[in-house]
Amino acid sequence: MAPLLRAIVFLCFASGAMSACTTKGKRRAWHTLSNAEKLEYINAELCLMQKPAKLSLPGCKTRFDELQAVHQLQAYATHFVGAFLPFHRLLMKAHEEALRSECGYTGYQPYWQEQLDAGKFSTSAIFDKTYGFGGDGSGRSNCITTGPFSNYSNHLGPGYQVTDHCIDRKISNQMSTGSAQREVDRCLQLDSFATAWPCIEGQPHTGGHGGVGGQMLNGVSSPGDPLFYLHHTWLDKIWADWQSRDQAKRVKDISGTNIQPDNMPGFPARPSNIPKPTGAAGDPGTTTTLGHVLDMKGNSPNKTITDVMDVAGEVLCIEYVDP
Ligand SMILES: *[C@@H]1O[C@H](CO)[C@@H](O)[C@H](O)[C@H]1NC(C)=O
Ligand SMILES: *[C@@H]1O[C@H](CO)[C@@H](O)[C@H](O)[C@H]1NC(C)=O
Ligand SMILES: [Cu+2]
Repeated sequence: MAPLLRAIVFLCFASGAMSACTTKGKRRAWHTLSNAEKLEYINAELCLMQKPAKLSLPGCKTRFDELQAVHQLQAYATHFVGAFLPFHRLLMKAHEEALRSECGYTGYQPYWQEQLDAGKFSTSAIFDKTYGFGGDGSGRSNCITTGPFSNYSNHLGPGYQVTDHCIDRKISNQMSTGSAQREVDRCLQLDSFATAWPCIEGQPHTGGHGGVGGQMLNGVSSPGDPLFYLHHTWLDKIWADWQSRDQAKRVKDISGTNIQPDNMPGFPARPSNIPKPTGAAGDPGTTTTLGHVLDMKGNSPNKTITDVMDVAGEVLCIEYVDP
């Protein structure tokens, strides 16, 4: 190639790469949103709950179900593995993108600053009936009966089942202590992904799932409660905060098995019709690598772990705003 042409080609590529993420979406804490912003988010979620399914995923009737299905279908390949944080990071993006492009939402995915509510979830403003996600479950089935999502019928779950049922909750203040600042700090001070990821996946991860209870405590069908997205976006912020402490090194730091161990505590057992994985697409062996493929089941394009390591990269293009 002639030198001039080569220079032009180089410049095009370089400027393309630099302009890839210019305006980062601001992901903010739920309690810092105005009431109007909260309602805009809630109404966009209700819109996804009304939009008909389009991807032919098993049991799905709505777009909300199809995002839940990404998690249900792959629960056994995405927990207790190195891809736990990257997979959920891309799922949060797929959800944010669906709200924006299909339901006219103009904001970005908010997160729940759970430290503020640790040990006292039952009093959290997140459960507000008007400007929140409705309250605790009640009755024999622990169905939620207040708030904007009280009429939604989940079509997937509990667990791997495909059945119609209410969104259920069973708030536990005791379990919500797992979301405390001290648990976050314990993980933030660790110096490798190999130690920080299992720390985050243990507590604070379990604090939010157990503190809300019901659907949220089901490791397979938990995205049936829309609070799932605010909880996992908070966990994603914790990972991003950890990465930012040594960004150059930690945007490349990935490790861990890609085969979920059987019988993990608190996690539904692998049904016999789901074969034990022997590896994962994009990984040469049984260790999670940057080339590992994250499968969004058609909700958004598949990406590799490399693509999602930097929240300010081309694929995510977001930033976390501290409360
Ligand atoms: C739920 O359905 C009932 C009966 O149709 C209706 O009165 C109520 O307003 C609905 N609630 C919500 C939050 O949509
Ligand atoms: C996404 O990745 C999975 C796993 O490698 C693959 O089976 C599937 O076909 C991919 N989907 C698309 C749309 O590329
Ligand atoms: Cu999960």
